[in-house]
Amino acid sequence: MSNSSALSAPPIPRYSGVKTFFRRPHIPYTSDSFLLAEKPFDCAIVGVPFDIGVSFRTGQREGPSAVRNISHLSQYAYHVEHDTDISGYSVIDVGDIPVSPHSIDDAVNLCKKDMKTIAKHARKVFVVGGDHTISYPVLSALSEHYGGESLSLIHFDSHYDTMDQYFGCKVTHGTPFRRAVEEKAIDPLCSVHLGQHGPLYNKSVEDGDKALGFDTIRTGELVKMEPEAVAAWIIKKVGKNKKVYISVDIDVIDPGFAPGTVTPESGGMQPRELFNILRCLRGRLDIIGGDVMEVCPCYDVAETTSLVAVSTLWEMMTASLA
Ligand SMILES: [Mn+2]
Repeated sequence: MSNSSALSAPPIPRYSGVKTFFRRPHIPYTSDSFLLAEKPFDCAIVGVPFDIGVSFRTGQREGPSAVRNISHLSQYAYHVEHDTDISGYSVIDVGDIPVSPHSIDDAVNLCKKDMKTIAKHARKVFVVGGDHTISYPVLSALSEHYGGESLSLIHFDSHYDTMDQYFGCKVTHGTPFRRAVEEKAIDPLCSVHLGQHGPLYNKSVEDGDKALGFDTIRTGELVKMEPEAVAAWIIKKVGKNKKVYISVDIDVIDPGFAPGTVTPESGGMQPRELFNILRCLRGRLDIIGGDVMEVCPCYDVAETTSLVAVSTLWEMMTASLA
């Protein structure tokens, strides 16, 4: 077994052992084993336990540990639909970024700094939140890592998350992608929103988003389309020559499947609709990483939200490793 292999059942039962993402080795991103590794890891998964950027309920700081816990349910090695076995890839759990529970600015600054370190030593980077504020420093870090290139964003969410401010605060879970556009970390003309549904504060929220240049397929339209048609629309918009980051707010999924989140909106996608779209993207885009945000275990039921989250992570990761 290499030092980046998953624990396997048998011989080790899936309910036993210390919990890591997909039962992969925990190699802290601050350790010599990570920083001095001879070659980059294929995929680093990091938790960001942060929830002080929210506008309604809190509790996403428990998201990374809940996703680690449920990720022991399955072996997560062979992807049947892709006919791909990723057990030979060096996928590792690099731990959590120890962000401040009291200062959004401190948390965002630390997250950006540490994400740059992680990106130096891993080909793909996946983030488990945490509230959606965190996508902003992650995108900022990855853009800088790639020499200031503006990334393409594929964003699944109930909401646009491109407001300018909330209660006068510019960095919240409702503003990450406006901040990323302002920094040119993402190119809105090569970025898309998918799965938005539910009411808004007012029409200017949507108008402001459109003015930035994003294109959107809201849930009502999306569920009438074949997954391949959605994927083709995404690929046409983001372009095959761009570096692509996928951000999934778990509230894009209907609360019937994913109740454990802080701003649920009834009438969302089903998990399989999301998974089928992600599968269609495999091998067709340069996916450099992604995130799954807003899992809030204290509102979850039978770990269904965490299960959707880890399945989403699995689909994003396997789509990127093609
Ligand atoms: Mn969001």
